[in-house]
Amino acid sequence: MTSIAPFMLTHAITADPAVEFAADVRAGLTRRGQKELPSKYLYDDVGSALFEVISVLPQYGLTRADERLLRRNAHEIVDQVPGPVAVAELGSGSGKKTRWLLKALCRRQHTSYFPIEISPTALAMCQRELGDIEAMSIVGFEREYLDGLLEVAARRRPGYHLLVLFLGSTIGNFDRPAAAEFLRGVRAILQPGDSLLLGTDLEKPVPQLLEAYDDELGVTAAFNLNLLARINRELGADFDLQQFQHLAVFNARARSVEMRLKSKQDQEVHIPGAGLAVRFHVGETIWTESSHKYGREEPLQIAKDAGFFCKAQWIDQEWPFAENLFVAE
Ligand code: AVJ
Repeated sequence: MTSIAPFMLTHAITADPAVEFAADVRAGLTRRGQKELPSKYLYDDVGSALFEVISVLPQYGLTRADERLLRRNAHEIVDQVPGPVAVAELGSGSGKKTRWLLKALCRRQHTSYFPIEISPTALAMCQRELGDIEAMSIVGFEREYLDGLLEVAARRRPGYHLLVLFLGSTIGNFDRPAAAEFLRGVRAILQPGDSLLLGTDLEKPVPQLLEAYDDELGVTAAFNLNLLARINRELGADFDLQQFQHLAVFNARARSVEMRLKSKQDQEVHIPGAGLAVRFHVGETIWTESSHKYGREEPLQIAKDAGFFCKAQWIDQEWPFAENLFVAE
């Protein structure tokens, strides 16, 4: 057997993603009051590639902080996780930043790694990026997070714990109540003694946050506008991208940075694939994403509320960001 599998074994989804996309676009753009589009749709192939560029922008330190913490502390983190374990990663992306943890773990034990991703492209990248690690097998799940985690848990081998990775502050895309509910959902699938490594971006000065989400090169603007371009591509819509402007807004009450798309004029857009015509007033916005920022101590309470305890925390000094190790009680 060679160490690089020619194909990754993938469990594909059953529901039709195109139908769901159309339904979510319809629901979000016909809402009374604030129009919205779910942020998960930012990550088609174009959006994922643009996010990779964002993650190397000087103004956006989040991904580098996450990677630094995982690289510098991989052995320490793994030492805090009682084994043997199988690893499930929620939203693996390219898998690049997970390499250090997996390598540290594979020195201790043969490791099964289960990336859970709605993007088949990301799953394929993950295989390319991590397929060379010795003593590791990869099985990707093309699923929503909790559906994928349920399947991984159903395959748990006797005597094995699960280590769930939820990195990159993706949790920040949920508002605080939804994040708490999501983590309770994770906890319900786990057993006492299982672990969750959760990445949280920490609060920092507002001007710094706004620059991170509205960079001068316009990469984040392109990332945001791509959502409209995607609706044009996949649902045959006629959004004129010139007529929408990217905005990054700090929401002090929610302690989040919001991305919005502002209509530059009164206009009507047709979206045949969603059976829809939508009017926008000049200045009206579509809310496309929130990135919540956390206090240093906040993960302790977050853990407790969801049925975990926070066993350890690693914080990056250069760009305040925390990796929090939760253990299921
Ligand atoms: C990948 C969800 C962590 O919220 O900071 C980057 C996505 N949005 N720039 C974030 C994002 C705008 C990012 N996450």
